[in-house]
Amino acid sequence: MTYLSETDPEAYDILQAERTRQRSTLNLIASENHTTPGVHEATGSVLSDKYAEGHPNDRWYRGCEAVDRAEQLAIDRAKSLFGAEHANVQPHSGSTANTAVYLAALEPGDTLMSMDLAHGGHLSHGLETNYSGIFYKVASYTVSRSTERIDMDAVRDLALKARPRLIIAGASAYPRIIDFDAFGEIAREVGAYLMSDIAHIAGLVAGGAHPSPLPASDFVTTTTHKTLRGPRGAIILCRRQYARRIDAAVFPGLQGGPFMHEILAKAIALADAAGPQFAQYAHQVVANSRALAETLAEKGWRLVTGGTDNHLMLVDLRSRDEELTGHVASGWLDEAGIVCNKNKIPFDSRPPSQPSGLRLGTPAVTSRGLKEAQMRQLGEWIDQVLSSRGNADVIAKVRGGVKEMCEEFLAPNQRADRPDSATPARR
Ligand code: DSN
Repeated sequence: MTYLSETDPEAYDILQAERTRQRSTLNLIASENHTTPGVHEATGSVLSDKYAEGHPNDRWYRGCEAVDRAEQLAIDRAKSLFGAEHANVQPHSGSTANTAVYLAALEPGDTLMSMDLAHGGHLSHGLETNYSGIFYKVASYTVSRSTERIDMDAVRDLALKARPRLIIAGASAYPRIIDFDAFGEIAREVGAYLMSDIAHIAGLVAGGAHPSPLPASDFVTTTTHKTLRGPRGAIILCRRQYARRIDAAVFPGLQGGPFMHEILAKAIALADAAGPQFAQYAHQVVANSRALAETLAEKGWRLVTGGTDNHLMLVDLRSRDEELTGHVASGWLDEAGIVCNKNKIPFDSRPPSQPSGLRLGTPAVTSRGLKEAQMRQLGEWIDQVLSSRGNADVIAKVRGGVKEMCEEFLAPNQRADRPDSATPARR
């Protein structure tokens, strides 16, 4: 029995349904992860009840002694983990963090330059229906048609032509290493700021599995809940000279009271990410990604760029099945207990709702303890489901295998033998 099961069965049922779903499925959504008991303890804590507009030791409200310590701890740990001169840990989300940088660095009507959303960018990097595309002019770079990789010569040519005030390096669906140093050189050449959005790869950077954007960047934004394996939220890192502008852009520029429970959880995740085990995790995420990519490629599924250097890959479904869309394929896989998302691939001729690709990522399954052998099995299952065009018997068989693998490999929070767990933990 839990408090909720006693007092609000309807709400409890929702919680339980999601616990069961997470426990019994394998999550290949590249932007999600399974957090740790420490992160859960902080996010479900009394710090949620506290208002603390302002900054540590400079608040509007009394009673901020403990939350001041929480925020300072998160700031110190963020600076130390990434080697940053300044950190703001208050942004509620990645989009808010990005918007705060625009507010601090740009005037409305200025030009920002970023990766086209259809080529792997992010909506907060200048989509015409997003704040970023409404208030700023946007010059978009794409990947090269022949290599499907970012072509730094083309980026430089565009920067020289568009003369942006801010260049954004960073993506939400790009499977290769990003050359932040080359972006920094171009930004300096054209007199632009460089903002690196490492929301997807922050954990890889922290664990030494991807080069750091810090030396080259004026601003670095990241969410804390993807490869970094922390709570929902974001942080901004910047050079000391921009500290006041960034802090003022976050509060009062964009936000009111910071979410102190999330900030304590960010501090906990940042400490976890500084340890040797996390470096192992980050490298395993990449090793797992490669193993899955290789298995799919062996089965004839074409991967955008031919493979992956990081935590994700993009499968071009047309390579084996001209009619198959990411929408339909992700639905079949979902039925089989393999959760992922549809995605556009570069130069996709199909509309965003029916794109030609799937995005598969390994941060969450690696947190469950899956290694290369399980990734190869997962690749086999994905191939079986897609090759059978969603045959019900095949899906049922794969679903059984997925369930067994899920019970063998539980995420840290699922391992805890909590009275309200869906089923008792096996290991
Ligand atoms: N929604 C995230 C993703 O899936 O990549 C980015 O914000």
